[in-house]
Amino acid sequence: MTNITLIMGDITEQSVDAVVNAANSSLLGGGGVDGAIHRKGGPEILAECRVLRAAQYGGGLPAGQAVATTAGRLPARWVIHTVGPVWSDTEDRSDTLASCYRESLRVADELGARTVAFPAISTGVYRWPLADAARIALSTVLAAHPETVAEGRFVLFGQDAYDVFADTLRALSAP
Ligand code: AR6
Repeated sequence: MTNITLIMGDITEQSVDAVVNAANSSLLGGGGVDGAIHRKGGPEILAECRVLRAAQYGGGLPAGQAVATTAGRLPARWVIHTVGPVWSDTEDRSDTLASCYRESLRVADELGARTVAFPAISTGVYRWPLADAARIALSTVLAAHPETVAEGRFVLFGQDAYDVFADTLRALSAP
């Protein structure tokens, strides 16, 4: 099992092997985490994303999948881009959200990453309720058995998100 740590902060400031990006299917940037990663990481990341779009992801990266690029100027080696599902009141998309974490860990393992920083995928622009997103995120990473990844670090943006993740982790870890 991966060791899970929670911190409050900005994901672009994490010194880790891989930073997970809450991207969109275009892979060409956006707001939130995605905007911050491209702004701080610089144009090298977008250049690799464009190559991916021109090659195997001509139709875009489907929700629930993950793909890696350089981390450019971020204090990390790779950015792993994944596309969360947009929250729906009428359709249960939990499996797709869980898949984002599973696939990101699989890619991290392939790269040989030891430390991986995750944002709370889908809880911003994509409107997924935080407590439910925390349950899916933490239970998925707790259940994973990656070979090289030793730390999954959730980087929460603000006290509210941190508290929800901390309460959820406590509840999931209780005997
Ligand atoms: N560090 C850590 N967490 C952050 C940061 C940061 N620098 N900035 C925001 N958050 P979002 P999504 C939190 O919207 O919901 C983009 O336009 C934020 O408070 O980044 O998956 C993409 O291009 C929230 O809790 O991702 C897509 O179009 C969480 O990160 C779309 O948004 C995720 O918010 C993806 O939406």
